Amino acid sequence: MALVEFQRHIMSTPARGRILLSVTGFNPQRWYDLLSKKRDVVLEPAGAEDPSIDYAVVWKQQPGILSRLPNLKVIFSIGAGVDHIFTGDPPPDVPIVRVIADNLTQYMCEYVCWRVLDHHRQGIHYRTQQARKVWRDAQQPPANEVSVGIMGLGELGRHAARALLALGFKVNGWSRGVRTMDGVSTFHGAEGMTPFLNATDILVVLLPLTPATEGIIDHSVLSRLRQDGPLGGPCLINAGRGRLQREADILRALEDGTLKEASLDVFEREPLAPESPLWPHPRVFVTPHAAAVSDPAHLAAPMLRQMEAFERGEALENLVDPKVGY
Ligand code: NDP
Ligand code: OXD
Repeated sequence: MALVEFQRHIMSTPARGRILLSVTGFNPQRWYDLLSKKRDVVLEPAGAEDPSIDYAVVWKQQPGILSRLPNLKVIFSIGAGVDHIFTGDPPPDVPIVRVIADNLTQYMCEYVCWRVLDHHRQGIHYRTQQARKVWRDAQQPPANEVSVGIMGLGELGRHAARALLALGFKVNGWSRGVRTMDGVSTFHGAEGMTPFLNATDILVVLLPLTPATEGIIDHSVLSRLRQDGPLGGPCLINAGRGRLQREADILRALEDGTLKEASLDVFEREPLAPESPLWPHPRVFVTPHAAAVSDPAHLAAPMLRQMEAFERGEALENLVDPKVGY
């Protein structure tokens, strides 16, 4: 290419969109290192109001920071959930991309199977016996007599449902709209909720946090779970979001016999306060929002590819519907 032509080419090539990185609670350096292999990355708060920033890669970003970026084109959540983007001021009207990734789905599937099997095989009961050196086997129902109900039959819920079916459990699913799935009894909407709960022994919550789902796991929901099932009482597993649950109601349900046991990965306030009665509760299993942690080694490259594709005019994948908030 002749020099003049080359200069013309350089001048007509648009600057590659820069990225604002704002990932509270994660290690920004790992994300920075991987994203900056292909793009200019600016760490908040330095990038606020920078007109050369096209993309924001975020987790619990600083309030208001997205609205101050004058040329923001796409927001990427580093998690599957996007409630953090809708918290506080509404985000700017640009596409929001969330994570759907094999390794995240696999982690969640492992977590759900682990917790379901632990409740099913009476892990909490046996750990209590072990502490007292008690050698006594408990009655063990077969998996095909136990119904696991998954609230949220999306990417993560469907995958977990398939794994639970393979383990031999009966599986029910509940979603907003109609969903069908081989081998799974599906229910949807407000009218499907009570029949879904009535047929469930182990409730797995994999819902997004939206205005419609906030506080949904309350005493009334827990009291509609199957009370005379083969496990001697229903169990709750929440790996969706903490603000889906009313923790005071869970504790009440554990005390009044409505709920047998709970596995909680997420909490109304995180980290869980040291004084929370959930920590020492003998029938509660606590993990620190660790069911499926976003790994930049798996997620940064697909994000960069989406940016390239977007600049070629191709459609973005894994888009969030801002009207429903997930
Ligand atoms: P999806 O968006 O793929 O699926 C969401 C499911 O919830 C859909 O089936 C949807 O129904 C259903 N849903 C949404 N709103 C309602 C409602 N009002 N009533 C009934 N059903 C509803 O999400 P994912 O499966 O990818 O992820 C689910 C959530 O898991 C994330 O939003 C996040 O909060 C959480 N998560 C937690 C992690 C952890 O480490 N603890 C890790 C990753 C994710 P429909 O099918 O009709 O749209
Ligand atoms: C997510 C999470 O939403 O880790 O991906 O909670």
